[in-house]
Amino acid sequence: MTDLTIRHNWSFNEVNDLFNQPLNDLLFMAQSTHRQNFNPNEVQVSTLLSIKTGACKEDCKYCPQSAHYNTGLQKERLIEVQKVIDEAKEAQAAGATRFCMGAAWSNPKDRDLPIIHEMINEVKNMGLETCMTLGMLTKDQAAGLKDAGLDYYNHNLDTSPEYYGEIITTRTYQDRLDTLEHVRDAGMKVCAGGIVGLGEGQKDRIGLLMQLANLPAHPESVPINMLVKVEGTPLENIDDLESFEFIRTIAVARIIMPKSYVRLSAGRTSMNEQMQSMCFFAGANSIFYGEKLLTTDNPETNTDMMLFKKLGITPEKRQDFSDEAQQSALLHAIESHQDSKLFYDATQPRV
Ligand code: SAM
Ligand code: DTB
Ligand code: SF4
Repeated sequence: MTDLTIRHNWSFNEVNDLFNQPLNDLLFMAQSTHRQNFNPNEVQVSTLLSIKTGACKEDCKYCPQSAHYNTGLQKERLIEVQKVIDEAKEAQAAGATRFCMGAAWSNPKDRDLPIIHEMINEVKNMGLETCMTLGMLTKDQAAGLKDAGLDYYNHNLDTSPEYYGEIITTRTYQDRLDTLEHVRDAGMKVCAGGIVGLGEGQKDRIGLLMQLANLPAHPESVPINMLVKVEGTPLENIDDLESFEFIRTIAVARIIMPKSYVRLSAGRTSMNEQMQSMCFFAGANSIFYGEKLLTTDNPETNTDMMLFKKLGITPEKRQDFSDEAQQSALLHAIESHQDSKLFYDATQPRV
């Protein structure tokens, strides 16, 4: 029986042993842990929107939005609140239950916060969960976001402390840990994960997972991003990460953070259905849903709905769900794919 104790004292050797056991043993352990904590056939769906795009002063080597690299990206200032409302409505109609707003900032300026608070308020009033990712936060800024009604704050550790300096030089690992502390202390739910495929070693993937699990509280949401290689960034030609290494990363995250939502995050457009389904089997139970991430492509919503159908997965309802209209929109989005010619019926030959 898998040990379900929530632990914050994982050692490198313990996580290394989990990571490197035979794949079938690892997947069995991860799936068993998953079933003890979640409905294995439900996946939480969040939609992302970039509310301020490009011209970021940080030098994150993976990022198309850094001003340090020329990626040909169309920059955009902080968008209007009405645009956020329109996009959130569309996401809700398509079945999303959480709306995540991301800004290409190192940290938000206090003068931008009234508009940010208004965005949170409007999206929350629609019955969607709210999430933001705006860079580093002070204690007061975190408290202000919480007061405005923000449910989740996303801030990633990205990689291990040892590899971090190869990827970002303009802010430290400790800066990131401090922001996570401010978010947690303000009483918001923490969304913190990282990216793999940055040219790091397996020891760095283990180091990242150890850091996340050994935080004072496990993040409620753990996004695992596969690097999206963008032309113009220093990592555009980096070697692909081996698929099984990615699946193992998800499985270990599931085992050592048994009650956290593990998000199969960026990078799904380069994964086939079988790869994604192995990630769900390994314990991933959240995705970004909608045709765009922040600036790069994500699978089409139809494609995702069809994949869910084939796998017998349903989008998770909000736990505190109270809005019948939202629920029926979600069911409608799934049902409409049942009539589609492309809908896979296991009793019929594939078309
Ligand atoms: N600027 C804020 C920050 O960095 O904290 C928020 C937005 S930033 C784009 C959010 C996260 O997206 C990063 O921490 C990184 O993990 C992920 N990300 C950025 N570019 C990516 C890429 N090319 N592939 C995969 N993940 C990426
Ligand atoms: C996270 O961990 N991944 C999302 C979200 N948090 C903000 C962002 C992925 C960005 C991928 C590159 C882009 O679209 O610009
Ligand atoms: Fe800026 Fe965030 Fe991109 Fe880093 S990841 S360059 S902080 S937008």
